[in-house]
Amino acid sequence: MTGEASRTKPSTHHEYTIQAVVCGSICLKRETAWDSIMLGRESNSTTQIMEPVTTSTTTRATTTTTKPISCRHSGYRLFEGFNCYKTYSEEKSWSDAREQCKRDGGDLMVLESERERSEVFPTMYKSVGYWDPWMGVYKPEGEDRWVSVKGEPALSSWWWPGAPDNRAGDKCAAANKIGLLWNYNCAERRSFICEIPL
Ligand SMILES: [Ca+2]
Repeated sequence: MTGEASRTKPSTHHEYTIQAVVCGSICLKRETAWDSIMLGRESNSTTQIMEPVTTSTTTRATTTTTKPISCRHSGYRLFEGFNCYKTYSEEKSWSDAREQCKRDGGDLMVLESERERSEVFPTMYKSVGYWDPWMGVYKPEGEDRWVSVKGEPALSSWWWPGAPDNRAGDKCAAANKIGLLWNYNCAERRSFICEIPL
């Protein structure tokens, strides 16, 4: 504080009693709003009181625009933090199923993480047909290894215990209700789940 003064603000505005002169600003509460009264610097021993500046305490609407993200392809469901997915209950061979997913702009679903298996797959599995759905894991022709449709080696944690059992002719994988894979004949007709990257 600098200096001392005791004065009443002119009644043309609000009734405030100023007990001291403060360089800077002070705030007075009037009903629900805070008025900020700017006090001018003392000049020639005369304290100048500026007009009150009302500071609204009303909560302002946030201007943050949250653009809803949705899947561009019809019938696909977005899982936040993952991708877009669609379950086809219609049964097709593995290669026809994959072709359908590619036409949609994606590929057969690959369960790449425990979170995708536990948070996305159970919902998509609810609308599969009678047979467990084809997934994006297969054994490429002429190769002795299982890979995802992205070309990455299939991890042992993706399989049901004992799978793949490398039965002759079984070169495609379907997932059971807890999202673990088993090998099947690619010509079998099964429902399938497609995944489109965001
Ligand atoms: Ca995936």
